[in-house]
Amino acid sequence: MIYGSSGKNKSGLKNSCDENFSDRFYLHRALLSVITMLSEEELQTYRKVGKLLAEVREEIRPLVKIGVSLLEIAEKTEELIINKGAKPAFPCNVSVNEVAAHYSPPANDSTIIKEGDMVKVDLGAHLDGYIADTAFTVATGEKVEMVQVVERALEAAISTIKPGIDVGEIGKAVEETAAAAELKPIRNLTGHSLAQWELHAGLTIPNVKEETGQKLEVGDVVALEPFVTDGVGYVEDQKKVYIFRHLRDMPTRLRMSRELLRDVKRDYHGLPFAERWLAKRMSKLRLELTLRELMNVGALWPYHVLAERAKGKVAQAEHTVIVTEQGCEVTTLTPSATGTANNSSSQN
Ligand SMILES: [Co+2]
Repeated sequence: MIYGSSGKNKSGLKNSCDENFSDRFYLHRALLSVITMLSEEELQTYRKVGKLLAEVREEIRPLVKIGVSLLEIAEKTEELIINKGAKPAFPCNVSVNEVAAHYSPPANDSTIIKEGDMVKVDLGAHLDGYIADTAFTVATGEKVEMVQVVERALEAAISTIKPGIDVGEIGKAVEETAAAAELKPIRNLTGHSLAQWELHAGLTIPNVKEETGQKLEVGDVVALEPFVTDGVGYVEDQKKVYIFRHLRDMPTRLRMSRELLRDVKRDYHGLPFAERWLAKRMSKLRLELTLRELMNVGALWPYHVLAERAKGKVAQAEHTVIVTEQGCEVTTLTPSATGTANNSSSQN
């Protein structure tokens, strides 16, 4: 799950959710030891949720094929996460072809994967607010090499990780890997750091070379997510929104809106939720009106569907890593792969 473009921030490279960049975050950093900002218990929770999510990813992967509906993939993914004792950290995104991210099928979606589609599945789980975030791409036709390139870009990104590096180094690795294959990274989509109940905890990880002045520290938890395309390398907001999150309490005209806002705040703690998750509450029309009202008053943050500007195909890969003294530990590594590693963990 990415933080990219949004109407309010055209560059999309800056953190589009600054309200999350809380004092608490800095206090947290300052109070804990310089060796690690994670307690042993937090570390174990990140490992547990990462392992569980990697299992879900590998169980879902064979389902992503011609003839299967996007809705089935999203629902099955979320169901598996729940069956394993966690909760979705955000709605499962199933984004096809030039759609790069933020498409989570609504309740009545009948889209079926067809020959030639490039399908990105981005899934997240949390335990007690501690998040794992991972994604993969399946190409059902030609352009399979785009998937290999983005996986290589992710490996290259992982291999750069160590304390003290500027996060722009990660972007450089992604950009060079894409360029070597004559593809482009998507400039205005970024990875992000994670914290308890925060999908964007302050650090923004570019997919292109940049001098950011932001450095990694031991204990940082980071979702690395390169995107590559055969288009021009930019995504744009589409009108459609299927994913939201609670931003702030605001007075609303309708009682229905007040109740919905109260419930999503309580149920998702500021993490993203799907329109689909609320579909049983009211009619589709009414739900759309309610969500629109809450969005318009600034109570909900909309995650616009993001599509490549030139309608190029887009491939994505993502892992969650924890920065260690020597490198990093990938929490969402494929279960059969060996556990912790210091930058030798390039398995996908
Ligand atoms: Co993410």
